[in-house]
Amino acid sequence: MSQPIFSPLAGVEGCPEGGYYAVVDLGAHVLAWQPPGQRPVLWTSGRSHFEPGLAIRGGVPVVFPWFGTGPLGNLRPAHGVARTTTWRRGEVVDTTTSDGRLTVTYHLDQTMTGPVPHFPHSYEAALTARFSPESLAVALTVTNTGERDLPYECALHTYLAAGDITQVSVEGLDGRPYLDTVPGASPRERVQEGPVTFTAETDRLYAHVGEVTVVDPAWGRRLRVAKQGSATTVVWNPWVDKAAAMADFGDDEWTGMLCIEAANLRDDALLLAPGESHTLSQSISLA
Ligand code: TA6
Repeated sequence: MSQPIFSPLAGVEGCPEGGYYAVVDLGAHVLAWQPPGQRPVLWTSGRSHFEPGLAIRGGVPVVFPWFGTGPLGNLRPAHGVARTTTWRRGEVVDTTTSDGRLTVTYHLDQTMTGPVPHFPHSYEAALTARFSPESLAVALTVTNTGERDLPYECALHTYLAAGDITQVSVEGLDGRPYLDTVPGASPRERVQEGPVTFTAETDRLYAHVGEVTVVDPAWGRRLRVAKQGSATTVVWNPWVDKAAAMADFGDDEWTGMLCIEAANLRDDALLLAPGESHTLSQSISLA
């Protein structure tokens, strides 16, 4: 048996004929979805860490309980503690050898992350990854198990593989307002005109609840990215300079990836009453 790609981390992999699936316990982090006979759909950096406590660069990082450095810009680590904590693996249903399907569920609660400054709340989080030849579906359900309201941000920070980002376009955001968060962008608040194309560092928070299609002419493929329970779609490509500035990102890797993230953040952050739950989900398929 060859070493799984995520070694030495623990996780689960599925090997349907001609395909590959992988998820690791660190961060309940989906690493790979390669439908049988297709190119990989998720992207992971060749420079990524695969060590306990360190964020993985690629796949589907689970962003919780804050996005970036939080609404006030004062929270660390970036994108919260969920992705650098080892979750408890729950049910695994592996029928890859019969119908090509694999479902893995993970659990996290506040007792597993150690004390988190600025986030003194009790919660239960469940992450379910459903792999099949037709689609990858990832869902994050958070339940407030405390006695006070639970405020949080979340995202499924999905890294998609692309043939050539300079030829890629993203359909489905036309007319949607967005915040351009690239440093120095002016104005920051804009409205999307037509498909999103990439000619420089792109880091945008779209007010958007629907699906998008990623059109990839270099690889001759279209990816449908649908979501539920999300008010924000984040679109990101670091481009040349930011890629070079990240140690866990190859200098020339920016041409082969983009992030399409289902999120709830800033003005659309969530607030759960005691006992209340919310599910954020994203589904990717070949259109
Ligand atoms: O989702 C886009 C973003 O917030 C970018 O601004 C960039 O920082 C990216 O996430 C990666 O963040 P990370 O903490 O994984 O390096």
